[in-house]
Amino acid sequence: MPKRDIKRILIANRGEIALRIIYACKELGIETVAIYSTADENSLHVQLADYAVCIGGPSTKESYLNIPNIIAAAEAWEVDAIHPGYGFLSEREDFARIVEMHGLVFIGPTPEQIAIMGDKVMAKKTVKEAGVPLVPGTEEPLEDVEEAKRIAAEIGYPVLLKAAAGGGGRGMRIVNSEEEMEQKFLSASAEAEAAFGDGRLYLEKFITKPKHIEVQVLGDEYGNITHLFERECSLQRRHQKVVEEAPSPSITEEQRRKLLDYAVKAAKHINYRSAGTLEFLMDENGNFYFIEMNTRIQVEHPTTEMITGVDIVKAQILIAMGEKLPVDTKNLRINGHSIEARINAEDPENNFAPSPGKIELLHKPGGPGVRVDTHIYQGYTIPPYYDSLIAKLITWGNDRNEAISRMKRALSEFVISGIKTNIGLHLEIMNRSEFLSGKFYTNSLEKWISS
Ligand code: MV4
Repeated sequence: MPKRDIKRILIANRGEIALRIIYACKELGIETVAIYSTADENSLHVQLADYAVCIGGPSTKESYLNIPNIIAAAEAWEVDAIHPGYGFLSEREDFARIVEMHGLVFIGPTPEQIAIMGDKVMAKKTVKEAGVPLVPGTEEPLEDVEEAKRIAAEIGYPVLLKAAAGGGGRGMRIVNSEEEMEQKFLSASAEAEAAFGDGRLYLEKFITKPKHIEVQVLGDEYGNITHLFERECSLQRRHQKVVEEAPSPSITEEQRRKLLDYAVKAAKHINYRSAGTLEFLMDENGNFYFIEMNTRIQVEHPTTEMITGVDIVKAQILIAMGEKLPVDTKNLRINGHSIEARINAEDPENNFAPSPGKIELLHKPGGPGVRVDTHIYQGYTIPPYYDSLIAKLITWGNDRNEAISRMKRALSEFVISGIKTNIGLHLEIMNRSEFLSGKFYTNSLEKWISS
């Protein structure tokens, strides 16, 4: 018997990740309770869960962010635990705390760990104590424009202003010279205040042409931590990742050892529990710098699952039951290569405008090494209220070339009609020489799109 038996889980999310969590629960023999908004009545997570509760109107504030209604549903349906998925309430310290106050298990890290990593300045301070390198910059929030100018002069322009409460690029500004500082400082701070209710900023040396490489970790409540290797996530548009892969095609075995060691040291330092991801930038000299930690399951977790064989969502649930790390760490190794293409309902020809609507025709690709994580089905109408991710196409190959070949043939086979998608853009990416050679950075995709 586990330390804490979990027989029924409420899934505080929607879309493909709600399905992903239902799959893990079914395989573990755990019952599921879906929550849904009035706009999601016809969603697959409502159909596939054992029970489903409508908790509010279409806007996220009324439904997927509505803590009182979610807790009421959890109590009425007598669940033992809540899985928050990604986005929505997944990184809200207050939500994790409220769940625990109601005697329920929050499937994730502790509220304290969410709070530390949610404050990017505190996160950096904490990780630094563990001996992990940071980008040169401030270690406290900036007091005012004058302090920002003084510190930027010390470390040298260009610098990047970031929001302490940040994430997703909001409240972020590149500052190329002292003349630009005042205006950028004020606009970044105002943007952060509006977005997060917290206008505090910090500053870092701007790394030009960085690679974004992140490390998946898992921790249990007994202080055991393991890494599950790294993912390369450099291809982004407007701070949304578009293609991810595991392992990174652009680091040596020696660099990998160093990177993974940094991540495990940082996670051990805070006794991290559950699944988490440490984000690093790699500069052109191959140096790694910690930038932030995500305290949730991530969209791109399947790539890691494909190369390690570890079911990360099941691991989260078993850890929440009080089990020791459910991973055979002795035999952990990288098996092959995996790539994920995020398929969005958007129009690349029209500045990537959202393209909700009815899926008239759907054919999903299959065959060896192909996984499709999606909640769409033929006849389903994508509502306009939520994010545009409609499917994740994940391929696996014995090596990167095979994963890419499978991605190309799977993209070519994928049929989604009635709405616009970015499938064509993915095919273009898979044929880019820079992608094939691994010579791409966080700014590459936007350059390719605009040219
Ligand atoms: C950086 C950086 C360069 N130098 N930090 C973007 C989102 C957030 N998680 C961290 N991000 C970055 N941090 C330093 N010190 C480059 C990015 C970055 C970026 C910056 C400006 C405009 C577009 C960008 C796209 C990806 C990453």
